[in-house]
Amino acid sequence: MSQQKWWQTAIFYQIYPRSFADGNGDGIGDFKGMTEKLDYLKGLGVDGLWLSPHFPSPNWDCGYDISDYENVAPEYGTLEDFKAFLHAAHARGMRLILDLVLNHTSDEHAWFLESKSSRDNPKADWYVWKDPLPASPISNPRNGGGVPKGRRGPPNNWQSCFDGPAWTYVPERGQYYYHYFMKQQPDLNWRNPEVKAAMWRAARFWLDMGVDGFRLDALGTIYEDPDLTPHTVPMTLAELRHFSDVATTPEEKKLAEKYWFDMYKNQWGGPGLHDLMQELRHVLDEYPGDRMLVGEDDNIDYMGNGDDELHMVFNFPLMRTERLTPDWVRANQTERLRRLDALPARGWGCNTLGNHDCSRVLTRYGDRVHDDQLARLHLALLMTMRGTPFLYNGEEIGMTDLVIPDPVKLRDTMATWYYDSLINKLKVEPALAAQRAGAMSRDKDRTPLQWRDAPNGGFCPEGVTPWLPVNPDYAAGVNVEAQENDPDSLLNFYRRMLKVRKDTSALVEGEYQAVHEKAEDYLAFRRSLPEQQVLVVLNFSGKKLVLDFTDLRSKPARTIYPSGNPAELSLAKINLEPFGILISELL
Ligand code: TEU
Ligand code: CA
Repeated sequence: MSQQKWWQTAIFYQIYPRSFADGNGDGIGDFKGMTEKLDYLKGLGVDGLWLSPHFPSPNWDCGYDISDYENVAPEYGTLEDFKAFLHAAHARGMRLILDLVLNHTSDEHAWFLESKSSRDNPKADWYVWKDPLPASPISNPRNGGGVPKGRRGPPNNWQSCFDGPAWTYVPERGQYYYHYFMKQQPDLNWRNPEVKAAMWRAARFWLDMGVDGFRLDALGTIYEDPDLTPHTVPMTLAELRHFSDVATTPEEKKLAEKYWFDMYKNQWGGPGLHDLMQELRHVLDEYPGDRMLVGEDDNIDYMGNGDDELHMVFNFPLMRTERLTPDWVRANQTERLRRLDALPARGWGCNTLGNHDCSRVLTRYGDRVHDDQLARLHLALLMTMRGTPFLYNGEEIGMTDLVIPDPVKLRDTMATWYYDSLINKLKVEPALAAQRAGAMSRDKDRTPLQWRDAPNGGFCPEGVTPWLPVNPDYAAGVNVEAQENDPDSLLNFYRRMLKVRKDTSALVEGEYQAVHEKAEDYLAFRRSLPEQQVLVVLNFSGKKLVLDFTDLRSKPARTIYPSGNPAELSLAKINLEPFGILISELL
């Protein structure tokens, strides 16, 4: 295992700073809280931390709208608090990567304030500015004719993926700026070398301090189609969301999916990203200690030759299903690993089942009957797959989505925008609109970590209002303290399973080979190194299974998990409980 890099052997854990631990009792997570919980994380067995944005921000997109890349949001602490956290993490053998948001800044960032002030200021070309349509918009198909005669309209019909048109007009310049996300998140003009220099400076600010790398936010959106080709979908964003929500037949659902793709396909993946990623890679490679880049994208192309762009991209396709099944996982692995292996320097995988943008893994893949067993099965899958695993804070105690029914309490502005559109534009009943907005809101998977069976789940003191409501199921055992004291808890299962991965080199760096590929009830695969061969069998069914693996080996095997009975295991008769897990070493 010695020649592997730290990020190849690490198990990562995403901290969502606002919701993780509140150290000063104001209802908002902070660095003091995070630092106090490092021993908890160490005990869990994670050794890589990814911190969602901790920078100053007006919080239109919960920190993904950054107004200063070289500082710490005051509600999270000071730069000194950040350094203390970083050093305390390093002292425990943990690495820390930060979120690097390249595509856009906040509209309150000094760069944007200057850029929007006139057409000829020094930063005039730092963002994507375009003139209004010169021709009469009625006769110009580009904006769908949606602008009254005589008024000049936006450059085209592109939509923001969060809040309506992607173009916002600024009277000082008589021009529109482009934003893929909210209008408070103007896109930077990455074709301008000054923008690159400024952002690499910000990256160096943190690398100099000793951070171990970055998770690159929304990199696919950095370059859009330079020709501004309009989309062809006969709907606005709000209408399309609504259309998707009410789609019931397979045809409607398919059409909705096609519309989503067509609406945005010209707004991402534009030319230039490979060069940019190589440039950023050079910046990181100037530093000692194998600094790392992981892209929030599933496109393996952004790994370049496997050693000259991103170190990893996420295997998001694994998550794009309503149910994880053996067939689904096998097909995913065949495709992903083939692509990774085809890179000249061979690519390293990266798997996850959840993050702050999607429904929590237990809610998404549970069936409300076997949730606890499924949570364990899915973690076992993640810990035995080829590729670095990323966990999302709270999944280790089985936190679930908390849908917030009151739109006033929503903090995710893409959901409040949708709520307003449903009521005002689409004339949907307020009660139904509230339900839809609550369901699509990312708030549901961002609620505060539940530490104890105490008011506010022990996240903040009694009487303090946490920034998002705490899931009341903290009182029903979904909290860290209760689970620490219960050897059979999900939390203790996580600890055991993380340790199994750490202690078994074939699980970290071995080759993957599917076996019994026709099996519908179970997933079986081998992870092999010259010196170690491991067989993993995961029962995805509610049935007891008795399986024969003598086609692989006639000799007995040694059980790694469950370890209750470490005696020799006969491959002729493997008993698996419903949703049972077997990890064994072939001898
Ligand atoms: O997400 C990028 C992204 O693709 C989102 O549109 C994602 O699909 C959406 O959140 C799903 O509902 C990143 C961050 O992870 C996200 O939190 C930010 O809001 C976004 O970039 C803008 O910075
Ligand atoms: Ca706080």
